[in-house]
Amino acid sequence: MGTADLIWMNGEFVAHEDAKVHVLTHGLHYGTGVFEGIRAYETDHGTGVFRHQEHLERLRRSAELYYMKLPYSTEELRSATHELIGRNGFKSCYIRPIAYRGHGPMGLDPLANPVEVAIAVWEWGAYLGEEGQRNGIRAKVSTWRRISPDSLIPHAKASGQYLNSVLAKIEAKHAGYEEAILLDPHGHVCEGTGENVFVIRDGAIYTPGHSNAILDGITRRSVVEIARDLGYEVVERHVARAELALADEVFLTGTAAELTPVRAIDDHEIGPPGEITRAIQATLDDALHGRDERYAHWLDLVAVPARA
Ligand code: PPE
Repeated sequence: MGTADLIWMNGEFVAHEDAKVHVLTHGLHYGTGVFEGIRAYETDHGTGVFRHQEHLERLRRSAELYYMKLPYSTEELRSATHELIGRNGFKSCYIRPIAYRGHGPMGLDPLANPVEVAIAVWEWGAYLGEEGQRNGIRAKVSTWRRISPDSLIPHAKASGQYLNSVLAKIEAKHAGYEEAILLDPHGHVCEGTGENVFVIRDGAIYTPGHSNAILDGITRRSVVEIARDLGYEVVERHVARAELALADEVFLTGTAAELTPVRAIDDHEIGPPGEITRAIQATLDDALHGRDERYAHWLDLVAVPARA
């Protein structure tokens, strides 16, 4: 992980080691924060932030769902991110904006606590390993169920909600798998700990829809569009656990994971990445790196020149 020199915090660029919060920060005690994961890629036209606006809009919506009002406009966050990338001299990086309830009254009523905002960037390689991205990972269906919309907000990207993913991830790693896939209480497939999931059978592509407990992944949206452009049928519907094992191909999508194939589920061999997975992965990779004109509008080019 390549560390940046500077982090943007509440409107200022501060040294990495000075980007600190008080131990009584509300978000630390109660998980009252919302965040985003965004990637910027090196392209022939400079550094491009992938679907930047949509990520920042999702951040704002996540905040609203938890009654937090962001003290910065989307445009302010966007230009702060551009400057941060430029001043850190990164050509490509992962971007982590976070908004959280800061130091103020303790207790569960957060409304008097300030909403603080920070943006960090760092260099982050293949999330589930390069080998995994090329040849597929082994995943396990978690014994932990995905957080339910009865209790939390699967569509929000909120800090506290990730305790669910943390438990599933630890369980999967202890059992010798790279990733967990979570079901809802009815046994419907939802998603990975930090990725959406797709299954392919007899040439058609299936993925859980918005009435399942999923995050509305921006990579998911991109992959649905790419797959349809490539002529594949994509159906959003309930996916049963058994369909994972019976699938011809399975893959995960996310900003960090990009497109990562799954080669085995619960020790059922799916096999090396198949033809459809490879085709979508290659087109997504071109889109991310600005090599496909059709998707050029997905990249928000950083105007600030990178430091020499
Ligand atoms: N589901 C979950 C639960 C999730 O956290 C992510 C992103 C996705 C789906 C895919 O969404 P999108 O990135 O918009 O395609 N997970 C982020 C956090 C990863 C982390 O370890 O932190 C990410 O990929 O940036």
